[in-house]
Amino acid sequence: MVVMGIGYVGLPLVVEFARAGFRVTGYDRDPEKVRLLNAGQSYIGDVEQSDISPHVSCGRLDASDDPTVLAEADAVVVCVPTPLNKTKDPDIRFIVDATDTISRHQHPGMVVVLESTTYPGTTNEVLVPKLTENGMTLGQDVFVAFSPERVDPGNEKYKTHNTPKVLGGATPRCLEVATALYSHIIQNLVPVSSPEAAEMVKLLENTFRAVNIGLVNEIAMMSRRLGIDPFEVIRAAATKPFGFMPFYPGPGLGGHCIPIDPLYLSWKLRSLKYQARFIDLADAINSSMPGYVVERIADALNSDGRAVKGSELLIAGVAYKRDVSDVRESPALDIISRLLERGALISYVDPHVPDVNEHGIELASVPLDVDFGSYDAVVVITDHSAFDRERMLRQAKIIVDTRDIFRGVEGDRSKLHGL
Ligand code: SAJ
Repeated sequence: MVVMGIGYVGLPLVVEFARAGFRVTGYDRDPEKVRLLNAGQSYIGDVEQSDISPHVSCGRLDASDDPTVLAEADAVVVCVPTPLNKTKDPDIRFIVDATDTISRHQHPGMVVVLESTTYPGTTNEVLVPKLTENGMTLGQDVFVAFSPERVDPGNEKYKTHNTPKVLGGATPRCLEVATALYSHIIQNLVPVSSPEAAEMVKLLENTFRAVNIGLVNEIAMMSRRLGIDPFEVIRAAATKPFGFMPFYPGPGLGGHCIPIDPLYLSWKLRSLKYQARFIDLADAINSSMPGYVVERIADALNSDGRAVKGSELLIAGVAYKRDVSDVRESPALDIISRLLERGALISYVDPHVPDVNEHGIELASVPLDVDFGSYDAVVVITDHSAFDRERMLRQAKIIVDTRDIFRGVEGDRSKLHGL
């Protein structure tokens, strides 16, 4: 079998199928990933080298950028990126390219499963036509399904094999074949009635998060006006043992899932003349958080008789969430850009991100043992576990904390400014 796209979703799948005894090829256009995988090395935090090298050395697992490997495949799983383009519309070119590549090397009996997060209809409107235009009959010569990925980077408890997996087949026979494939590696399969339903399940999961994060970000803006600490209120509400699920305000929505997936859904509904109001509103609120944080920083400096212009600021954390090294869509980048535009002098400290070279920002992290008192203010954007909260609170002159990391920390809390 072939897994197309061996990133944070594809590589764990490759390992699971190899572990189940499949002959697996990881197909990717990135020669570096191909080289590392063929060398038995892992480049994904959640995948150990020992998960890979034994399968490579016994010849069961390899990687390639040669699409002719598809001609030998009985099963193909597509795990390619689905970003947004510059106008925040879905960009499914990687899915289209992968499907065209498969169709060029297609043979009777192949099962093709799309895992990339996409709008409802993609599997039936893009994959099925391309995989049947050469005379193959759906459900007989070719089997097509959608199964959303649920990889949670860094999650120690839920890995690919023990996370329930939703499956929707283009026909009942397609579902049967896709179920037979995944039953070798997934403990709990959840069949649904169609690929559209499976595509929608994934979008609901992540839209649920984006909308609830938007809600608590607005609760933070309301609490500011009421003189209430939103984190205290949410933590207290979270003691309700039923009917409540805590989300916490922050500097904005980062990562390559939550800010993006809901917009795939709202885009599709716009094409059906329906406005997905919750999604649009949550996106508006979440996108406004970086600007809101910059205003909080200006207020904090102002309380010390300082302007943003000329102030030396230390940004604590640029990754999009705690204890990860990924800066994709990180609100820190937007916040830093805005502060630079207003004339601030910016440094950052992030033990997981040695340097940032994007968004017009060229910066390297200062060491973790930096003297926090040598800046006019410290701004906490990411609540990395490695930050020494007690020393930061002791040394810093002013702290703007967007993550409530000083909860329970002793010290002079008068220098703290929240959301
Ligand atoms: N965030 C908040 N407040 C919250 C939770 C998150 O501001 O209460 C922010 C984070 O700081 C981050 C962004 O939202 O910038 C996204 O955070 P996330 O916790 O949703 O993490 P992700 O983006 O890694 O989401 C992934 C998703 N996994 C998959 O798509 C398979 C998501 O479905 C998972 O629920 C999430 O991990 C998780 O639970 O860790």
